[in-house]
Amino acid sequence: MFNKILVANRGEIALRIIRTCKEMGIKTVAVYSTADADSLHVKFADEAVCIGPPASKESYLKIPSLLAAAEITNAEAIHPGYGFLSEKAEFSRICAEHDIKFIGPSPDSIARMGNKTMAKETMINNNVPVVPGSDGVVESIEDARKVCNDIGYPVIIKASSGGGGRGMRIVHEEENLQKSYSMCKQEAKSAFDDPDVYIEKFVEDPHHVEIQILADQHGNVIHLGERDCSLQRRHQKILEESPSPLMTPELREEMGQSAIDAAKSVDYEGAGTVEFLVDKDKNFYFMEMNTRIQVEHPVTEEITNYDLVAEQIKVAMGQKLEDKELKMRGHAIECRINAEDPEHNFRPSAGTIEVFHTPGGHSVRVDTHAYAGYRIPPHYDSMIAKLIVSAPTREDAIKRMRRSLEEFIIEGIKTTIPYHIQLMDDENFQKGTFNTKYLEEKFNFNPDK
Ligand code: MV4
Repeated sequence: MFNKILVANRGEIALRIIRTCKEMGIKTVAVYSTADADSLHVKFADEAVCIGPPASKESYLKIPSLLAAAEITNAEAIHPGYGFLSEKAEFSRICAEHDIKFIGPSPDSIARMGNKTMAKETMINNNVPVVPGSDGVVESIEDARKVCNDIGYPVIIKASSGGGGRGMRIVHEEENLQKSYSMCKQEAKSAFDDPDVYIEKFVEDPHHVEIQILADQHGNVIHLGERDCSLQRRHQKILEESPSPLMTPELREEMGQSAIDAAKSVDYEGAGTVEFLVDKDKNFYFMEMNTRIQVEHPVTEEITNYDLVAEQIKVAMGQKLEDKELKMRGHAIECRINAEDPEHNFRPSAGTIEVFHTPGGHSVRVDTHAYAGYRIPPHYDSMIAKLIVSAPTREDAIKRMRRSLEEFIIEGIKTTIPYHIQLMDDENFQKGTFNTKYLEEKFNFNPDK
C-alpha cells in the first residue's frame, strides 16, 4: 500500500484524487502555483507545496519542482490527473528513475500511443479497425496525391504528433491538396516540433464513442463500457453520457474487445480510454488512445460502480484486476460547467464567484473545486464544475439533469448552465439523434429564452 501520494494537478481533478486517497487511507500532498493558494485541493490535502508562479510552464509543468516536492514530502507515488504532464512519456520516465511510482502507463506505452502514426500501425498489426489511409507518414506531395486518388476524397490530413483535434485539415478535392498538405506540415512543425503528417479517408458526420479500459501489471485488461462524447464544440467536449444512444450489446462487445486489444498491444498499465469514430452504418474505427484518467470518467463510475481513481492506485501498487462480468446499470450524463459566456461565443468569464449553490438530491454528483468567494484564476482552463446525474433510463436522466441545472445557482460570473438547460429541452438531444457536427452546425442556443 502506498503511504503517501503527490497529486501533480489542480482544480476539480486534484480534489477528486485526494478524496479517493482519503477513503483508501493514503496521505496526500497537493502542489499549487501562487495563483491557486486559495484552492480547495490545497485545503483538503494533508500537505501542500507551492511549486511556482501562475504560468503552468513554471509550475504544474515543471518536472524538477514536482520531483523536489515529492522528495521533500516523502511521497512514494505521483498521480498526474489529466492535462499538464499526464501524457508526457518523459515525466513517467523521470519518475521511474527517481523511484517514484507514476500512477499511469510506462513511458514506452505513452510514447507509442502519443505518436499517432505509430499507434495506427500498431492497431493494424493487432486487428483493431482503423480508417483507410496512408501507410504511415506521407513523405511527399506526390505520395499524398497517390494515397488520395486511391482512397478518394474527401480526406483528412493529420499531424503524427497531434491529437484531440489539433493539427488536422480536411481536403474535399485534389485542387486543394498541395496547399493543405504543406500548411498542415508547417503547422505541425511549429505546434509539435514534428512536421510528420498522415492521411485518412474523411468519415462524414461521425459519432465519438470511447471505451474505458483498466489494465494491471499482470497483463489483465478489462473494459468498462463506452461513453458517447459526440456533443463537442471546437474539439471541447460539452456533455458526455453512458451508455451511448447508438450502442447495442453486440457493438459494445466488439468495440470493448478492440479496446482491450489496443491496450494489450502496447503493454498498457492503468486506466485508459480508446477513442473510436462510429459512422452512420455503425462501423467503428480507432482514432487514438488517451493514456490518462479523463475529465468524463464519472459517467462510467456512476453506472458501473467502479471508483476509477481507486482502480488506478490499486493497479499501480501491483494488485490484480478482478475478472468479473461487466454490469452497467442505468444511464449517466455529465455536463461540463465552464466559466464562459454562451451569449458571447463562449468567451471566458473571469472574476469572483459571489453565489455558489450546488444541486443535490438522488443520484446527483457535483465535482468541483469552486465555492462562494472563489476567484477564478485566468491562467488555466475554464471548467469550474462537472454536474453528473444518473437514473434508470436516459429519459429520466435528462429530466434529473434539467432539474439539477436549474438548482445550480452561480452568480458573479457567466457560465454555460443556460446553454445546458436548452440542450436538455432540445428534441434531437432527447431522441439521441446527434453526431459530432450537431452542436456547431445544428443546435441553436437562444440567448433570449
Ligand atoms: C476524423 C474525422 C473524420 N474522419 N478522422 C477529431 C479529434 C480526433 N480525435 C479525431 N477527430 C476527427 N477525426 C477521420 N478520418 C473527424 C474528426 C472530428 C471529430 C471527432 C470526434 C469528435 C469531434 C470531432 C469534430 C470534428 C472532427
